[in-house]
Amino acid sequence: MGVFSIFPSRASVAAGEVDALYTFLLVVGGAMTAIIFASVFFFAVRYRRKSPNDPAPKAIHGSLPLEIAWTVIPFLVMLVMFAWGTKLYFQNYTPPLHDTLDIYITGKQWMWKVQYPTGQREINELHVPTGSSVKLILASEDVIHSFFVPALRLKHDVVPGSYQTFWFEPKEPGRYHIFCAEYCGTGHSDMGGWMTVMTPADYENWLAGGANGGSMVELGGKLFQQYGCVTCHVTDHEGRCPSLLNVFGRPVVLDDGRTVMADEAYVRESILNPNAKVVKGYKHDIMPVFEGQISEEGLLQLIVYVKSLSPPTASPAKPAASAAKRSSK
Ligand code: HEC
Ligand SMILES: [Cu+2]
Repeated sequence: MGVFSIFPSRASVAAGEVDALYTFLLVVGGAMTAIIFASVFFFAVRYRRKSPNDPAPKAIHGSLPLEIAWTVIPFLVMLVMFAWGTKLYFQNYTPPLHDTLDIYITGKQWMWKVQYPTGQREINELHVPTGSSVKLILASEDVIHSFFVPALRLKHDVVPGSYQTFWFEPKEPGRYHIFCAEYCGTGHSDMGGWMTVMTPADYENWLAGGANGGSMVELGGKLFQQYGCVTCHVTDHEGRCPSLLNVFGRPVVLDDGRTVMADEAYVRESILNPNAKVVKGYKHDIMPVFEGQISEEGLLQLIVYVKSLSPPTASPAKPAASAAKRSSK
């Protein structure tokens, strides 16, 4: 700190790409402004009325090639901005399908609560290793917040009732500010924290340090018993309820003919409001509505549990122990 810098430090691979686009916008915007102002002054001086008896200047009629040129060239430059911006947007807000390190963040007045799949929990602190694809799944317990880390050049509104995700690849170890960027009540300005980027080795040490309540899969598994999900989804053998094995991350056919992706938002909705999307071949109104009964953090644990029942086939690196246990029963 202390050294003046035009851009905040860059914590991720994509941050540099965002800055490159930003520089492009500044340079193009600056050049356009300079050209327009220089022309205004040049013409004002060059064609000024030099003496009171100068005749009125002769009107000049337009030139078609000139007009086409100054319409089409800026248009093409704007298209570059559009295409470049769209590419970066989709790149940053579309997490890879596999091998992500998923971290669950719940915003509430006025703090960020962070849960790791391995069971660690923190408030206003986020720890991530370099070289991995970190996917954040953001939820809100009350009002709209916005998760903002300037060093990532990423910001996402966190809207109650749904999940928002983005991802990044941490690059530079260090500590970076987290903010809430959406006015959310009197404590809004205190709602922030720190993201710590660590080397993979330091991160392993940090992980070994402190999960006391069990991993998210274990906690989710407990809730799965506690709320009776298990009685329908595992022990019911009459075929009234779908098996949750290998549901996550795959397309689901619904009874109205639509096909949806079983992502976090889908599982969340299936729990809170099961009748919104009913799986093809199953009945409405069998699964109870859990709206208002499970906390946001509990929901996330349930989702991680459901996720663990769908081990990624592509990467044998991370075995989902509980899924293996269940399918062998
Ligand atoms: C009384 C039985 C019953 C209970 C209890 C129950 N469910 Fe369900 N669940 C169903 C039925 C039936 C469906 C299929 C119809 C539908 O989609 O609503 C379903 C669908 C689902 C789906 C969508 C599955 C798919 O294949 O896309 C998920 C996820 C789910 N339940 C999770 C849970 C969780 C988590 C709990 C506990 C909090 C739970 N369920 C409790 C009966 C139950
Ligand atoms: Cu907030």
